[in-house]
Amino acid sequence: MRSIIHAKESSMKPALMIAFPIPSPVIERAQQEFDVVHTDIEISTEQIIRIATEKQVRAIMVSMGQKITQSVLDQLPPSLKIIATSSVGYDHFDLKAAQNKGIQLTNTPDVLTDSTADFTLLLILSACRRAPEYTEIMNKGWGTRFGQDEMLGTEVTGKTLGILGMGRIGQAVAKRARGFGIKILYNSPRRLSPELELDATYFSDFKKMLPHCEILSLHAPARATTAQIMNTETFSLLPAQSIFINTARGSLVDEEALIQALRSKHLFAAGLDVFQNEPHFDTRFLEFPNVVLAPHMGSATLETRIAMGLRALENIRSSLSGQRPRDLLTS
Ligand code: 8YV
Repeated sequence: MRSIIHAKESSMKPALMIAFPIPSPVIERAQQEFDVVHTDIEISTEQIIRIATEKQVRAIMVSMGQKITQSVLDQLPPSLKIIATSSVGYDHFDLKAAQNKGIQLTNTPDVLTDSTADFTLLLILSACRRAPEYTEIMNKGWGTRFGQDEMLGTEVTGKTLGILGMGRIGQAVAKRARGFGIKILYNSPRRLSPELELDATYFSDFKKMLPHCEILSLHAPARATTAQIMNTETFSLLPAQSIFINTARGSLVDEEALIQALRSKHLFAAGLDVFQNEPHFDTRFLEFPNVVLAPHMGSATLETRIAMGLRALENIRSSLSGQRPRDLLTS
């Protein structure tokens, strides 16, 4: 039987657990300097605690599905110095609890900006141009030529795109969208400097931006302030026949309100990579042929996943050699 846990006999190197599957170049790099235990599946936090204790690990690499709560932190061994997530989002971390216990937490910004922005454009283009419906027609054998007035999408070129959260990923989406002659509006806690803002229009009030958004794309982190920021009221502020895109976090959206906005045809289409409940998403979304669905794959290219893993390793290396990790979230 194939074991899910891979570990070599312990050595003098510091013990590191990689608690989810990651491309092999990351494991190989890690093995050069750490005594690595890694798993073929994303293991539960109970398993993380058990293996971390058995191996007396100094560092753990996790992914965004592994929630590091106060209770998990309390059960981890005192040998542990750092938990590095291979993700930019860190809403699965209890920062305060880790801080109190003196455990360092890090994330992996920058390296997934381009792949996530590319994926956002994929969803925008697919939603506007009805890609899922065309795929379904071809899968069923096509057979009858469409009239020039049938199965029409909506033009991407020249649209107005509203971006919630103009951090690295929001800016990378804006950069790509400009290539389509798209006009950019944005709402963020802070206005960008003129060099970064370029021709984008800043709205300090999210709700005031919404009526101007022919496409709305979410790029804000999951925080108390962004929880269900898209709800019945905010969906209704979007213009009729607008397009809604989410590659950020499911918690930003009241999914009942989104389903209602789709059922009433207030939205022309949607592109969703993230859901309130992952991986067990609300299958009512499958009812809508105009919704492009993806299983949280915004950063899923080989190059990016390797870069994320190596960035997490870099943080672990710094921490264990007594330096300040580049992406330290705790102080
Ligand atoms: C996921 C992400 O980590 O970085 C993030 O915050 O959401 C993604 O990169 C990745 O898809 C693995 O689940």
